[in-house]
Amino acid sequence: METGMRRLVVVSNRLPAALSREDGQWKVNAGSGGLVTALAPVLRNRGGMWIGWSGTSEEDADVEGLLSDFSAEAGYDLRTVPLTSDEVAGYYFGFSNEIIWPLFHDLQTRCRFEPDSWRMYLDVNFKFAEVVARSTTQDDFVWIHDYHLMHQAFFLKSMGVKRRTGFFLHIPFPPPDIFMKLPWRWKLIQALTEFDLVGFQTIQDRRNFTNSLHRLMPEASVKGRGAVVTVDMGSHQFRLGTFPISIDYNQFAAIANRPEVARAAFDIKEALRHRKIILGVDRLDYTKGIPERIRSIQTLLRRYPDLHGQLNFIQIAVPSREEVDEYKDLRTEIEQLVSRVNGEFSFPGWVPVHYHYRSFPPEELVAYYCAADIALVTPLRDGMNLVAKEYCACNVSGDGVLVLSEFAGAAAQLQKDAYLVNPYDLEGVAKALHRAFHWDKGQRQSHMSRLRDLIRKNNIYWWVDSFLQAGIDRKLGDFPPVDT
Ligand code: GDG
Repeated sequence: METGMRRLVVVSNRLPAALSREDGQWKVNAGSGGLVTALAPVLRNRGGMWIGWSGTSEEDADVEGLLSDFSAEAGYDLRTVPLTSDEVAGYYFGFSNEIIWPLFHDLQTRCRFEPDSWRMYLDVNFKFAEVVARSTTQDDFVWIHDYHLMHQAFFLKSMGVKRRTGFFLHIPFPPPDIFMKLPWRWKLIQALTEFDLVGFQTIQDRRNFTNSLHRLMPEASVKGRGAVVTVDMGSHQFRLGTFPISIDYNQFAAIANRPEVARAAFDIKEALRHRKIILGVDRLDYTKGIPERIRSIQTLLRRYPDLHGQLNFIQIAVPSREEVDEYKDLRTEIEQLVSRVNGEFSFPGWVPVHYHYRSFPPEELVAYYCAADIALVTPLRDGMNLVAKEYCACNVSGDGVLVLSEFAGAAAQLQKDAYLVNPYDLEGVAKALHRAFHWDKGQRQSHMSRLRDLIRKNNIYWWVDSFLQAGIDRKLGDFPPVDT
């Protein structure tokens, strides 16, 4: 290995390949998100590694065997962290999803501060750190992802294992008044200070973090300005950065340009008699503001009867955390709202709200993006929101409108050309939609073309580059293929 070149080791809760059983047979399904798309070539070229949980606790699965075939094909190593169902219950469903997820999205009343979940989170983080320690060397750069694994650097150091570590938080970091509610606030923030680099989606998240840090660890002093700053803790230093995540713009745009996808988009429009299409796409999660969005469509139709029969609202809701009661209740609430609105306004030949509770293949999702005149992206709080960026990348007609929640991380980047709304303000969202309907084509095109330019430049590769640059002074292009 060249001097200064480090192998990249990615650590996340789930591996980029998930094991599942279909008709009694174990199968490996490759992950396809933006993170996998961006990092897989780097890992392949550098001979890197991905560490995570395989997605199953069942003992009869030949996890290592199944993953070794996947790994040979993918061109990088996979290491699995085996987790029992009790560990998954405490660390993943308990601590990660019932404490950190709602708290960091400012929804503190949904938190269940269960001490056993905290203990299990620590145990599982220790287990992950043991695998990281065993599988890596001092020359590696270990890039840890998300709120499930905030104690990695802390445990590596406590084992006396020296590694260069970077951590990226995909979700928001809450303001101090909310963070301070966490019973384990000091231990958690202290653990974050043990990474060499901590990355956030927005400046606001980073500011929230430093404000909490100052309250809890007054010895911390922040030095420097710009996208990456240094924090001096007295005993050691670490860096903080802002790195807004993005998408593989060219890949989305290329799919949108395929003739069969354009045809599918046309078919959707034709089936809806070329009425204006407003589109929502989300994992079914209470942070995404789906009930509020349906209510704002109801408000729109109540306030502007001239729009009856003129539009369709399509909501795609991808099943998520289906075993959790809260998510089951949310699904029921959404389904009741959809039928209430349809019951109030439908007439022969027109049903205003189309609701799909399932995941679509990527090409079909892109066809919906292409068909939509307006994307209505209104989370109550979101780290970034990739749907907002994907919609713009796929809007090859160039005259769509992005209506975006001011509480999505994406708003910080896209505020000049998206139509920003407060998702709690049903009348405000209805008014924004009504106005967006009356924007002329030139106005729509100039906003959309600036949005597309910005996302094309600040794409997922730019994001990986900026993180690696801050973490190890290297860029993606600095990772030549192994066999050249
Ligand atoms: C977390 C943070 C942050 C949706 N429906 C279908 C489908 N999707 C894909 C979209 C998009 C992804 O799911 C959702 O990404 P988001 O960014 O909106 O949200 P989270 O899942 O909550 O992600 C978030 C993100 O991490 C990255 O840092 O932006 O703030 O919460 O890519 O395309 N994909 C397919 N069919 C569907 O029906 N194939």
